[in-house]
Amino acid sequence: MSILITNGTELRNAVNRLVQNTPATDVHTHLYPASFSELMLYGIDELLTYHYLVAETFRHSSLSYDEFWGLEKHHQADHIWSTLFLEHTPISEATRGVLTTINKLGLVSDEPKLSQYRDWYDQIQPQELVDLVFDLAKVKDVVMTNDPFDQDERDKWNSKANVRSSLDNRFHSALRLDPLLNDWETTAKKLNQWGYRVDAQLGETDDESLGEITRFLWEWIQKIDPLYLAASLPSDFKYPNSDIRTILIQKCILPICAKAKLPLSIMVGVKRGVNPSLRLAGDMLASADVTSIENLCRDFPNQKFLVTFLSREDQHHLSVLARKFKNLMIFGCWWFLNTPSLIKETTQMRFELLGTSFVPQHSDARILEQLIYKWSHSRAVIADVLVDQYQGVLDTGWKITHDEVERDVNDLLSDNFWRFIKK
Ligand code: RAT
Ligand code: ZN
Repeated sequence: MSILITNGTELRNAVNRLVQNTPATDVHTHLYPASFSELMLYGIDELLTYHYLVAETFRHSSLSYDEFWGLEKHHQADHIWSTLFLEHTPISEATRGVLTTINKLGLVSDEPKLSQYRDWYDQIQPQELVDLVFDLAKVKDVVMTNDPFDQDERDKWNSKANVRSSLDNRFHSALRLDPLLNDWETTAKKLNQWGYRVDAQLGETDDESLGEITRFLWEWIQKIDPLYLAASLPSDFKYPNSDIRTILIQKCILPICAKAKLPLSIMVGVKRGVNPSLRLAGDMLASADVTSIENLCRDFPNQKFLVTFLSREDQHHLSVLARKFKNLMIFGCWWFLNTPSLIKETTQMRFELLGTSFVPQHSDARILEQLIYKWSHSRAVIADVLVDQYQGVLDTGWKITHDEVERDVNDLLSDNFWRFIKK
């Protein structure tokens, strides 16, 4: 028989223990397994030169963009370390993340020294680090972001070492389609070079080009066996619209998703490169059109959509939309929303509107060890919010058992996702 939770202290202890320890599936990352060699990013220099920290460094630094980008990576890391950690206090989410990571890896010392961290990393093999990090972060598996239009990525998938069936099975693939949907002109040229006969002036009756794009997508689905197809879309994304993106969605992407029985993941609200000098750190956000997702969910009731928005302003609209369409699964507090205060507000609102029927968080980790801090920080907030929700239930006289909390936490941290994407 399952044990009842009888008071607030027991509730807090049970929720904290379960949220901290339940293995999570991370539904969106930019990580790669060790067999992808240099694409797998790890180490203190990568952690420090994470683009979130680059943006923060320039707020203080007197270096020009060119001076900074002209430095070797370890000198960039030195500069970021002195600027954000020594000359200022590392209280931002991204800087605190580095500290949590160092701490949980057991590298804390009275006098923090980059050389000490670098020495530690010199002693550890990539595969060993993957095991250690998954263990510390309590992450059981992650979904990668696999771009079939990126030459480095293509080379990896085309090498024998990375046949899907022999990959580290904790790393699932996702076929990312940003270049197709957001930069058709360049992508059309590439497709032609690779032997797919497509016309840059794509029209909706151009069956040959549409067939060739579909052939390309199908071949990549066969090659990498993705859990879903995915795209991040700009804040001015509209569906339907009289643009090439709408043609591609209607004629290629949704039909191929249906054929392969795969969900489409849509991440909306980016303004890429508002400050190009910042490179990867130069992207911005803006409020976007949730009604476009409403249109897709209604027009394609048999298609599953995994959706997140970047702007805080769109979160309420999106949560209410998820009440209307069971083929919509909302996930994560994406990128600039991945800070404790915004995770708290967003997650609480989602519990209030959707119960436990959503995926509260993904890490978006680019550097392996970020799994440690991103999950530890998020779990702390999710646990706090969950305690408040359960307390509200207990206050009515309704009983809650440990098993029920365990079921809910498993749903939130992994099972909702797996159930949703099931073919
Ligand atoms: O969070 C990030 O690192 C961003 O740069 C993006 O990668 C974003 O998450 C995306 O998937 O486009
Ligand atoms: Zn991402």
